[in-house]
Formats: sequence, C-alpha cells, structure tokens
Amino acid sequence: MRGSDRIGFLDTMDTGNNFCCGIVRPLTTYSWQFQDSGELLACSRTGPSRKLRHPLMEKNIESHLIEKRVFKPAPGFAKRARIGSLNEYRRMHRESLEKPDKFWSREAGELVWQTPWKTVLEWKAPFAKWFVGGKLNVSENCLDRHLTGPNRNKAAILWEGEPGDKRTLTYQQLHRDVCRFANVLKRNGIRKGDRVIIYMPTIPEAAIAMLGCARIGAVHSVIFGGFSADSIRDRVADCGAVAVITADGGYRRGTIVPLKKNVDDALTGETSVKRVIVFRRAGNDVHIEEGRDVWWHRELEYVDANCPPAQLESEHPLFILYTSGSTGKPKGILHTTGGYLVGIYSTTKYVFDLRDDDVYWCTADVGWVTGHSYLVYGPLANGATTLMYEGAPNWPEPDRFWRIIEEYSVNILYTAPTAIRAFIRWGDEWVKKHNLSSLRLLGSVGEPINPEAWMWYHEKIGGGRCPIVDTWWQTETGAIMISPLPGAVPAKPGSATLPFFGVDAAIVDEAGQEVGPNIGGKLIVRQPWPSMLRTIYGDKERYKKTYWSEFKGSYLTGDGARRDKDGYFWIVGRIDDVLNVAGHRLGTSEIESSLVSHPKVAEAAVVGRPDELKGQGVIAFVTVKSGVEATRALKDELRNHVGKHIGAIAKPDEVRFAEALPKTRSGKIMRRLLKEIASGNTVTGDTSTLEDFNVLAKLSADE
Ligand code: 7RM
Repeated sequence: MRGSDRIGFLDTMDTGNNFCCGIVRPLTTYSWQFQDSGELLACSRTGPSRKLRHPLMEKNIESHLIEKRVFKPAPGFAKRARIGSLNEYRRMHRESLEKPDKFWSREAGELVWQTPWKTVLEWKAPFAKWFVGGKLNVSENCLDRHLTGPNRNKAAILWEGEPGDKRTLTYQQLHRDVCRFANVLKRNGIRKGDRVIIYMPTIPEAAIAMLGCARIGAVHSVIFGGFSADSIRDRVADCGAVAVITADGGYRRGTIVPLKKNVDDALTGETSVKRVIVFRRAGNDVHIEEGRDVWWHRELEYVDANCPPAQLESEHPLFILYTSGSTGKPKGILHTTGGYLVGIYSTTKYVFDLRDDDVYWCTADVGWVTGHSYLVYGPLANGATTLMYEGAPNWPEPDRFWRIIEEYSVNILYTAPTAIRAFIRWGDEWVKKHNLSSLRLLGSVGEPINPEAWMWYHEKIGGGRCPIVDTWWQTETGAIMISPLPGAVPAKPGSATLPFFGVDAAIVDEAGQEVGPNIGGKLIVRQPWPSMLRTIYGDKERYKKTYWSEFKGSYLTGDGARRDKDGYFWIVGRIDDVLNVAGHRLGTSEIESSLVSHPKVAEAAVVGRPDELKGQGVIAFVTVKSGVEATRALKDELRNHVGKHIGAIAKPDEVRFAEALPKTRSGKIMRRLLKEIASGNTVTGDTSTLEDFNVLAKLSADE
C-alpha cells in the first residue's frame, strides 16, 4: 500500500465571491484516499461553471496514477445480507425516490399501528406530516410487539456499568419496567404532551425513562450527563419542562458525577418544574426537596405493571433534543412519532443488517442523538439485543471496549472516529490482548473518518473481514442519511458512500446548481424524509431560516462535501469550519487529516486566527501518540508535512502541542474554543457542551 507516488486532494467551498479550488499535490500517504485522479483537477466558479486550474496543481498530476482502494462486500457477507448487491440497492433507491409512498408504506407496514394512516406524506414546505391519520405508540413497537413471539425472553438490553456491575433485561422484563415507570409518571401528574427532562447516566433506567415517556405521550428531552447546571436551566426554560428524571450520580472515569446536585442548582428560582424523580445509581448523598423530589424506587411501590400504550397521532411529538447553534442559543430539535420510528426502524434494519442472534453495541451516550436512534429506539424497534455501557473507554484501562466485545461476543460495533483515534493513540497492544473474532460489522459516526483511522479500524478491530459502515447523519435528520449498506455497497475509506433509501442528497454551489464530480459544495437534501426534524421547538422562524431559506424547497445540512465520479459522498465538515487564507478557502478537516497521516500524530484540530497579511492564519493543535516526544523539531516536521501533502498555503503558521483537545461527548472538537485560545483571548462563549473542563484549563495555561 505504501511506496507509490500519491496525490492529495483538498477541496474547498465557496461562500462568497471567491472561487472554489481543489489543490492537488504530491504527498506521502496512503494512495487509496483518492479515487478519481483526473477529476480532482476541476475547479469551479460560482454561477456559470468554469473550469480553472489552481497554479499549485499544474505539475505532477498526470503522472499520478491512483491506486483505487475499494472494499467490496465479501461474497459470504453479501449472500446473507438483506440487500446483497449494488444493483438491488440502486433499484430500491430509485423506487424510494420515485414512489416514496409505496416504499415507505411497505416499511411502515412492518410496524404496529393502532389506526392505519391515510396519507403517507403531506408536504407544505418546509413543514412535513408523515403517515397522516395513523395512530401508534413507539414503546408498543419497541416492546409489546416482541412479546408474542420468540423474542419474549431474548435480551433486550445487556448493560455494564463503569465499575463493572452488570444487568440483563429481557424484552418481557423491560416491558414490565417501562409500564411500571409510565405509571409512576402518571402518578406524578405527568400527562400527554408534557415536556420531561431526562438527565441520567447511560443506564437501563435512561431507556426506561425514555420509553416510559413515549408510552404515555410525554415529550422527553434528554440532556447529556456531562452538561452543567446552566445548560439544564436553559433547556428547562426553553421547553417549559414540568418534570426532571435524574439519578443521584453517574460514573465517569472512576469518579461520581453529581447529577442530582446539578439539577438542584439548575432549578433555583422560578421554574416550570414541579417534580424531580431520582434514581439511586451511585449511592452518593443527595438533597431531597420536600414536595418536589421523589425517589424512583419508592414510587414503584405504588404502581402496577398495567399501562396500555397511549394512542398517539403519527405527528405527536416524541422528543426534543438540543443541539448547539452558531449563535450559542441551543436549538430544540423536534422529532415526532410515526416518521421517526419508521426512519430509525428501517435504517437500523438495512444499515446494520441485524440478525436475530446478534449482539449489537452502539457506544454512544443516551444524551446524543445516536444514543436515541441507535442505542435505544432503532435496535429495540427491531427486536435486537442492544448492549449499553455506562463509562469511559479507558477505564480502568484502555482496553475496556475490547474486554466488553470479548466478554459479550459482540457482533456489531458502532462508534465514533474520535474514539478510534484515541485507541490508535493508546497503542495496539491493548487490542491484541483480546479476542475480537465475534465482530462481523463495524460502524462509524459523528465526524469524517480519516482514511488512516478507517484502515486501522478495518485491520486491527475488524481483522480485515468486517465491512465498515461510515454513517453520515445529524440530530436534525433523526436517522442515517448517507451510508453504505454493508452487503451491497463497496466501501471507500473516508467516504460515507451513497444515500439511504428515500434520501435525495445533492451537492450544490452558491446558486443552488448541482456541481460536477469532485467539486466541493454544500450538501443539501431535496425531498422530505420520514425522520426529518419537524421544527425547532417554539421557533418556526428559526427552523425556516436555518434549514430551508438558502435553497428553495431543499434542506440545508450545513456540511460541505463533494461527490466522486461513482456518486460517492465525501463529507468535508461543517461549512463554518472553512478558513480563508490569502484568498484560498481551506477546509480545516483536510489539514487535520493531513496532520493525522503523520505517524507521530494522534489527533489534530485546526483553526484560523486573524492575520494582518493573510486574512487568516492556520493554527494547529496537535496531540501526539504515546511515547512520542513533542519537540520543536517535530513542529517543523509537521508544518513541512502539511506543506508537502497539501501545499504551502495550508502550512500551519503555528503548531501547538496539547495533552488533549476540547470536545463534546460525541467527539466533536469545539473549534470555537480553540479559536478563542489561538487568538489569545480567554474563552467566553457557551462551554456547556464541553466534555472535560480540565482540557480547557490546560490549553489556556499553555499560553
Ligand atoms: C449523528 C451526529 C451532525 C454533524 C454532521 C457532520 C458530522 C456526523 C458524520 C459526520 C462526516 C460522518 N449528529 N458527521 N457523521 N461527518 N462523516 N459519518 O453526529 O447532530 O451530533 O452532528 O456531524 O458535520 O453535520 S450531530
């Protein structure tokens, strides 16, 4: 794989009057990153398309014959898969776009409806209603539906706490627990349509709380357990929550996170919250506010397990999930019942291609949308066994994940590139200690996965035999939108490949014109899909403006991307993360990918800082692999590496070594914070989504 000449590709997007450019340079990295050498030369101007050559690209191009690395599904895998060939995928994808009613009726028909729908879609752009006239209940579909067949005594949830405690809940047990908890909610005055905050660790009770709300038609809003009291306060106020479900504490890297204390701090002064239900998890001391707080286990003493699922309109709200917006005020993304359920049911089924006896593990926290769709609702709607782990991947040692996979014989692992890069950094010896031969499918989500990490994941974790599904989607999309189907779509490392059924994704320029192969642009979706967000809670105008105003009738994802000549999507990152260096628009993720391709680098985050001469300078924050010394000489080496790899224009003006990067729990680097640090300012904006505050303190101290 190494050894031949290779080229690099950097595509950038246009947001103003500058032209888009692709910069191609010789480099020393894996050649399989890049598929279509010729077309990488293409540049476009906005408006009428015009091909330009960037001066940096003139040389060396024709001589670079690209090795095409494509990973086809193994015949054995394809044979057993639901969708077993590219042709079948294409046929179904075409059908799903041409006859969405037919396609989605068939999918929805596999679920339980108390009243059948009359109309599949009512689309008054940008407002969609799916399965209009239908009534159903998500908890009934995730639980009751499985009680009449062989799944009754199957494990629904396999759970492991960070300290090592374990629990297994069968579908029947989970059903019973959810019914009882739903009765606890009713007993505490919580009604259909009420908003309920869930602020819990990743424990079975988090799922029970979610499903309990769904059972009675209450709208849950899960707040990630790493968020502060202030974030809880803001979210409570925004959605007017009447209750909070929490735990005394949760475990993270061996310490107890004082969840209940944070809730207490959030609820001082005037609040809409009337009830706080507290689950005893960690046994830490908590304050109980008379008249407001009740213990989960005490409440259970007063209820029975009889709780018929509420009959809910298909468009009844299921949950609100807050996601950060560019202004700092979090957006409450609203998802509803029927469309969301059909979306996550269908994507889980086809993308993970679940089999009856699979142990499926999604490592996401319940507080992230991935925890909603692919830890709880998607697998349970499919009658799968979902494994849930409460804690950190490096607790007590960096082999915790591999230990779990071996112990439970996990078949499907779904995790984030940030975790994969951390594992690479911690060293292969941790992986080698364990037998991972049960794995048959791997998934990635949350960020672009750089080809180095993809290959490591494929070889070291997947033993070279497991397909990888690189799934692109968002809180807003509710379900996976672009991803290979593992038995049908050949994978290319670093590409999320092709759109899922019903997804009409495209890349357009500023004028909304679809761009040609390998030209960077904005990723949009041109048709509504069942699991799409319905609005931003309480702010229709912001919903319209943020997602639907730039290109009429199309959903703006906010991501930049390109498609190669096979139609594969390569996500570049958020459009906001584009730098303008001396008139050149550079995507930060390409510079990061280049840095990470250096053998000594574990992780990198690139930001811009105001520069008198160039407009913006490039600052790279870098963490090195264990055992590597962070020296001055290495800084120069890295600058030159990027220079060689991409071009002088992308060379970082400054490389700073850091022990760790500031990230959200889902692994997204918080570039805004790094930008402030790089500019020499103290961090002022919202830091509520930051996972580890120590990181910030350390970075600032390095000044
Ligand atoms: C599921 C989730 C959404 C943003 C999205 C992208 C980035 C997610 C991928 C990805 C490249 C992927 N929801 N993103 N998955 N980029 N390849 N496979 O992450 O709302 O938290 O974030 O995450 O920028 O817009 S999210």
